Amino acid sequence: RPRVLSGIQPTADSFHFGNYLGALRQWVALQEEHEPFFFIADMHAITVEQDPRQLRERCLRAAAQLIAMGVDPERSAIFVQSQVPAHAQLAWVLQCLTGFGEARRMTQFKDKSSKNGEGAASVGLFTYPILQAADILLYRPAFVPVGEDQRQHLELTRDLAQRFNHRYKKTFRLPEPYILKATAKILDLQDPHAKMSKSASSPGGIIEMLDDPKLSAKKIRSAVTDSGSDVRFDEEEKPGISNLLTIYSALTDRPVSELEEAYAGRGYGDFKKELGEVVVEFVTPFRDRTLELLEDRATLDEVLRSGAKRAAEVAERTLADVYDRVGFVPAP
Ligand code: AQP
Repeated sequence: RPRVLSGIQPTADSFHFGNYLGALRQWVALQEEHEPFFFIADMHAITVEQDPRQLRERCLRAAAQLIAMGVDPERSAIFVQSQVPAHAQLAWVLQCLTGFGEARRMTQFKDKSSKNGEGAASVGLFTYPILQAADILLYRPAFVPVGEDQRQHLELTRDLAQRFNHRYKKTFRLPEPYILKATAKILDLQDPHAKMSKSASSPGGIIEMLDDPKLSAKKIRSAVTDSGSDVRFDEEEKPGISNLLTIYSALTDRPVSELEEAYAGRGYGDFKKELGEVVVEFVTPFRDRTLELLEDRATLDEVLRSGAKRAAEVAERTLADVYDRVGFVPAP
């Protein structure tokens, strides 16, 4: 079975709808016919300052949420990045293959460092995409399910893999991004030109999966839309309504065209109210299950322990090949 690999940062108490619809939902679907490795990216998280206790707690919350949304720990290795040291070890080798100018072109660093100025950003934030390349290449996956914002990083990953293969010997598989067009970029409910994001969105712009479901329904009802009344998918003229249609369609598996027909002539009020109900119905069991799992720390620890063991077996084999090819003296 081809492998899939993806990760998510434990930088909030809850995942949001962008994470879920852009990436995590595909994790669940892909585990059917692939060999999946899914990790909680705590090393990426510390590229900006984190409270240590909170970081540890959020890793467990992330694991609980992944299981609650349907990632099956029997089929998928769910693990914490820092527990598999090969990630950091391969990252160093890849850093030595990356041009400074090449790293500089990463737009996410530009976006994330623009607020406080580049000088205040950590070097880790700058080299983050290279660690991400290591995360991926260690597992030689065929696919990496992510949102659109990760496309550039995936391209860098492929470039580095190719460079290594060419300079030394074919070692890495070139991974394909797995990006579902319809949900590749879920937008901020209050600013439907920006992506829904845990660091940039205002509280009203982001739907957190573990929020009180009633609050989420309210956020949908207050979402910014245009001054018209037609429920129609048009990303240029109606970005807010189009974003809500995308969310509605993804949660119910009903095509956008069917929703447009169902709401023809009924106005935005009805549409938002009913989408709010869909959201409540979707998040309520997810939230209950997550909270239940969080009561059972021993099971979560065991899932992460066995996930890290499975991941390390694969990762260490790749790293051994890399060290050999680079010319490192074998460890005693
Ligand atoms: N708005 C989004 N639409 C579609 N996909 C999204 N993803 C994130 N936001 C959207 C996808 O979620 C996965 C995990 O993301 P991450 O934890 O690595 O962090 P991120 O991409 O940095 O998420 P945020 O919310 O945007 O955090 P900040 O604000 O800190 O940058 C990824 O596959 C991502 O594509």
